[in-house]
Amino acid sequence: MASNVLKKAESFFDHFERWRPTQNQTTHYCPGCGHGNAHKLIAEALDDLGLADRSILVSPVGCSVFAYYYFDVGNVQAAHGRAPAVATGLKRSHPQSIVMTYQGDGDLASIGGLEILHAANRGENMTVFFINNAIYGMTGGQMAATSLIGMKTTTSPYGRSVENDGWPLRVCELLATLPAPVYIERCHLADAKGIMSCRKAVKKAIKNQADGKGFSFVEILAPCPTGWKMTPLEAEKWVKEKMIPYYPIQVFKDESATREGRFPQPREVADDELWKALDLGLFGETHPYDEPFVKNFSTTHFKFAGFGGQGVLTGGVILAAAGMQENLEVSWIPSYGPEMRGGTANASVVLSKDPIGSPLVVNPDVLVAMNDPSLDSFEDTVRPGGIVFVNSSIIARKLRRSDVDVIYVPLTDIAAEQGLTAGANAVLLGALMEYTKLLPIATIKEIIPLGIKRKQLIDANLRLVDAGVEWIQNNVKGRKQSVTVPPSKQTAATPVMFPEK
Ligand SMILES: Cc1ncc(C[n+]2csc(CCOP(=O)(O)OP(=O)(O)O)c2C)c(N)n1
Ligand code: SF4
Repeated sequence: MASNVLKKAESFFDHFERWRPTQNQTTHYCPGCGHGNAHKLIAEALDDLGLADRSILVSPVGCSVFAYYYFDVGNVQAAHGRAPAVATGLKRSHPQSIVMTYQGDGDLASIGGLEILHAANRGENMTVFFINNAIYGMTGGQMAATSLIGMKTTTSPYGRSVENDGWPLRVCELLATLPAPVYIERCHLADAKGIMSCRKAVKKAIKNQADGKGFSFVEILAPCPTGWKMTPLEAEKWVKEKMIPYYPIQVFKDESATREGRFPQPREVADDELWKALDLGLFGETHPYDEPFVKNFSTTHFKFAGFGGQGVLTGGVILAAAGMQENLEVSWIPSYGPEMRGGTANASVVLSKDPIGSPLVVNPDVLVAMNDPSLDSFEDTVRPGGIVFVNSSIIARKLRRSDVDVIYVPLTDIAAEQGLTAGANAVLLGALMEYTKLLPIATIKEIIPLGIKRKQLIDANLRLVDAGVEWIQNNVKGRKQSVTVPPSKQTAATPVMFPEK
């Protein structure tokens, strides 16, 4: 005897513990909201195609930000409008995954308008679900790029006008002008027939990706009874009577049957090939792996800050490159002020034995302040017990804190004495490494010539590194040492300088 089993899709969690452990069978959506139905169609399509285990859903900012409460797939939540960029990264680094974005109209058509345009234009092999409810639902019903002419919202209380606000954006029509997308369809959730055609579209858009066909886009016209201040039934009627006439239900493009599937494999690139391609052949051979050195290295966060021209960014690059030379994981990320020249600049550098999760340095272990604004900006951010190098040639004041180790070193004067004022960063590197013993001076000196384009400056910079080393030796007594020095290179191992946090 045939029977129909009605049950929740396997691609949903059994219980929505992330939403409410005590009320874990319901969603957080309002009654009559289109998101619930759209979720169901996606989960059922994943079940039918058997793809949930390979799938990653990128949720947006908006009412559906919490899609990860419900879908038992890989979940990543992106900043407002940025889901296509996040999905691009995911798909390219995990081409075997099924990567979907799920975005409201505020997210996709308003704030993320360019993101989606470029992802579509690149023909990323991903699937995009665009939930168009003609309003910003989550934030209380402001006008979106898709709000209809005459539509009253909290930010268009007299109704949207073409003169003030332009025309509602028809995203399918726009994207269908691009050569790259394979499949673009608009459907609606206002009645059972509409839902059934959405079901087909959703499944096809996911299958296309599994078949390597490229960018598929399904726009789903969805009711938002709360934002529209209607009952669920009125909202369904409004979709049919107001939205569909402006947003016609149709397939705008479908080359699914004729496109060849493409399955690009990640390219294995040898290190030296990559250096060459990126013109980064600066660093030469890495040193033989020194297990105790790398294993004992405690992650160290640096902030190099100063004004443009003091070489703080380059100083950071050299340090990072030297770390790489010693087989550490490294990151370097610059931050510039808006000025063309003479503005502020800083570099965050992380050296670690482990892969680095974020290259941002918020609480440095070591701060290098080359000028007053840098010290003012970052003094309070240094981790208690950290180290601050102050360029005392330029900064007259002392630190306000007493819970950090501070070295006042006249970096610019030392460099000037050697005839190269712009080399304060080389003095710094010498002083910093001599004081912390984090990396061998020899490695720093090995990197410097590789990064200097004007060869006549190489010797002068190497002398400046030595001058920094000497300054520490002559002026700083009782300095600390770390265990992170390769035994072959420097003095014997001593206690860890920066205990793991
Ligand atoms: C960068 C940024 N700008 C604004 C917001 C505020 N914000 C949160 S949700 C939202 C609207 C989302 O609307 P939509 O994408 O249409 O999704 P819906 O809530 O209707 O499903 C806005 C503007 C934010 N979180 N981040
Ligand atoms: S505000 Fe609108 S989009 Fe958000 S959950 Fe409620 S009905 Fe759905």
